[in-house]
Amino acid sequence: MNSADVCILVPTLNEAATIGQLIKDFRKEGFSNILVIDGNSRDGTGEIAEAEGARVVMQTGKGKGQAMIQAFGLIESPYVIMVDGDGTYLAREARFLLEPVLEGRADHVIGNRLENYSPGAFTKLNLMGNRLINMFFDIAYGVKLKDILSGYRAFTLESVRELELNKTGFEIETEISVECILKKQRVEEVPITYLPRSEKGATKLNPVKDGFRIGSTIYKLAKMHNPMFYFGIIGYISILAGLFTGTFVVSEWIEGTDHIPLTILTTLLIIFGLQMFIFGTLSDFILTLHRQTVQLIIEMNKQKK
Ligand SMILES: Nc1nc2c(ncn2[C@@H]2O[C@H](COP(=O)(O)OP(=O)(O)O)[C@@H](O)[C@H]2O)c(=O)[nH]1
Ligand SMILES: [Mg+2]
Repeated sequence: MNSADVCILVPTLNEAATIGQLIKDFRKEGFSNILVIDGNSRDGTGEIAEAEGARVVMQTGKGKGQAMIQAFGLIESPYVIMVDGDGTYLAREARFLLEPVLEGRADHVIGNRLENYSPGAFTKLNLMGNRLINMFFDIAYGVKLKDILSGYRAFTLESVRELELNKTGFEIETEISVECILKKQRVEEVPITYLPRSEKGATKLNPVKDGFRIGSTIYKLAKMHNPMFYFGIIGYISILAGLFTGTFVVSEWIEGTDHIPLTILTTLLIIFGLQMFIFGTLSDFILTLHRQTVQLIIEMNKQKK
């Protein structure tokens, strides 16, 4: 492999404290093709990156996601590594990420931070949030990935080109992970080191607000992949609420008190819940048929060639 075939893509927003060293480290590892996509930093991040020999492009919109989408469109190199500019990942571990891709075993490799993180790299809230989100992802997509939110990843160019991405903020890693699964890409995870952020630079991620957005992204995108999960959750909650009010209505009725409006509500909750399960079953059925049709078209096209 020629190391110029690998584009190191770094999204940055006010990372002057770390970006220079990061670029130096990657250059030391032999990577000279470095693209920094900058969110109009006001602390000189762009200038530092340029002085260290990176190509710097200003993002046209807002958010890490928008930056990544814009940058993916600019890349022509056959391999891509994305890495945060905050100095939390090690340049010398890039080869672990590249290996499965270069050997043709994987289309996309995720650096798993959750096995080998330094003390202080995650706050308690962050760690819990990450584990919860990965678990939720596992249930929604039926794929056991350990660290879907990692910011250190390797791709083949074809893998990147195949992804249909729309999320502009910190939901971008989630969307990348979901798209790789939907596009049936071969995804591998390798353990990597995760360091604490430098004291000089603050994170731009808000654990509560962004955590909620990430969770809701997993849920909404599941509609197309696992409709039973999508509708089932609503159905489950509705039926549970119905059983709750129902228990109360029945116990009161046994003691001689009627609650007519609550009885109606109970019925509605349970019927609505059951309907959601029927929706889910039907959507699952349609999706299965659709998948079979797509598969058939792919096979027919192959035969034509
Ligand atoms: N271009 C660009 N980069 C961003 C933006 N927001 C965050 N980043 C960069 O994305 C990377 C990850 O962000 P960070 O705040 O470290 O999030 P965390 O690692 O999830 O805590 C860092 O290199 C940030 O500088 C943005 O709006 N635009
Ligand atoms: Mg970070």
